[in-house]
Amino acid sequence: MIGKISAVITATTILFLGSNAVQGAKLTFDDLITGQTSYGFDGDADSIDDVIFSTVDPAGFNTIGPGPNMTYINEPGLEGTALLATDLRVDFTFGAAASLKFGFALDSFGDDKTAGYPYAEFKVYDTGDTLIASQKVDGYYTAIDGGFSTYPEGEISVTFSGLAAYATFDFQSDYGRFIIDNFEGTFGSTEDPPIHTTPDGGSCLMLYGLAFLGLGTVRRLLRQE
Ligand SMILES: [Ca+2]
Ligand SMILES: [Ca+2]
Ligand SMILES: [Ca+2]
Repeated sequence: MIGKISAVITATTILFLGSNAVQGAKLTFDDLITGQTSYGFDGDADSIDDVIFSTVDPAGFNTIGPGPNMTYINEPGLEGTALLATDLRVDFTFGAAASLKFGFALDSFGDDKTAGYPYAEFKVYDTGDTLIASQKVDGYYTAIDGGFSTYPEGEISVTFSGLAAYATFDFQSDYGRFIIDNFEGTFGSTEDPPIHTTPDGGSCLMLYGLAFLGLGTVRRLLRQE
């Protein structure tokens, strides 16, 4: 009997989770405007930005820099100063789940690690300001058609459990500039229903419907015993 009830509950759970279509998003910064100090991404077009990049540099962001001969950057990207301890911050209005990935390039004449740079460091925090992921990656000239990339570059890729609330970026380079592109993650707006909130009215009705369905099946199974 317990086995039958357990099977029903499992089937109900699978049905409900199956409605949670999790999708990722990739930010390509095509619509970033030069001079802005923040850039918002609204994946579900509900007029609430789900991912917000910001800098304390009053000069704001640029959109180009390294040119076309790069592996991880497809201009336009998000370009800014590397002279701060925290050069860039990203906030996830509804959280970010599972993983984050992006390409970076650094305005340096070399990738000689005896100088200790160029590099990118990325730190991910939850709502309690607890560090849940971090990665530091050195920039190198990458192989491209006909030679090497114009500037040192690399890719940051982190995984984590729980929900990320925000992340910080620190870059170091000879000439004090960085650019990032192709920022990938699973953000609140891209799931249906959102992963960060309780189900909306429609989802609740569906959940309750499934629960009643499950109870009815259990009752039928009990009667059959
Ligand atoms: Ca781009
Ligand atoms: Ca939104
Ligand atoms: Ca820096």
